[in-house]
Amino acid sequence: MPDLILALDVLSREEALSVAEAAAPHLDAIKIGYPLVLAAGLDIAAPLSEFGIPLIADFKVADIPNTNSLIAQQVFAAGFFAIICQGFCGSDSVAACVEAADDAGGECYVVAEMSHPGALEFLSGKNAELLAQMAVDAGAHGIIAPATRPERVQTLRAIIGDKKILSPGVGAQGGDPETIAPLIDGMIVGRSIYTAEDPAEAARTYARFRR
Ligand code: NUP
Repeated sequence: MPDLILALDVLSREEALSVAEAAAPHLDAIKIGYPLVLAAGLDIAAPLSEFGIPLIADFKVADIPNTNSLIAQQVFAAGFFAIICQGFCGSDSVAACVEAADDAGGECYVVAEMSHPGALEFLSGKNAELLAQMAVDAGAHGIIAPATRPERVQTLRAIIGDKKILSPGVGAQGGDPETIAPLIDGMIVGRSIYTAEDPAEAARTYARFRR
């Protein structure tokens, strides 16, 4: 059963710290990405680190290897534990993120298949399976796979073995936590926690699916 990962896509430092503090007792990691970093700066990582929960940088890094290295090095220097990159730029671009993660003693996750409907246009099916295999070959710690499509998570699991699957799409995007929990290693939940009237109670509800 999976870890609970809060997707903290709020737009101010104050809200980020308040939601994180409320939910922290029920969380295994906090994932932040462009919404919060563009609003509050990369150094939001410092006060968030004080909750003692690992931080995941969801920048879906997708560039040439040198640029990916520069981005990933900054992410790890800012105190993040893990980075999420795209796989479609190729194995050398992924390897740059994996190397930065390894150098920092951190982790790198590769997006294999996205959770939204539009993912079915390019980022699913055979392409997702190739991306998952490439993530394994590049030494990534795991993949991102959709809680909205449990059958696809099972297919991707067969490819990646005991590498980790972090899975967004529960709650606001329609994914069912009970169905997906046994198939994954990390359940990523955003709006269903941070827009709840009581984020602590919402986090507690999802934490019931933890190991
Ligand atoms: O395929 C993906 N789907 C997805 O929703 C890959 C992601 N990284 N995400 C992220 O997970 C998305 O950007 C957001 O931060 C989180 C899901 O949030 P919510 O739908 O639970 O609010």
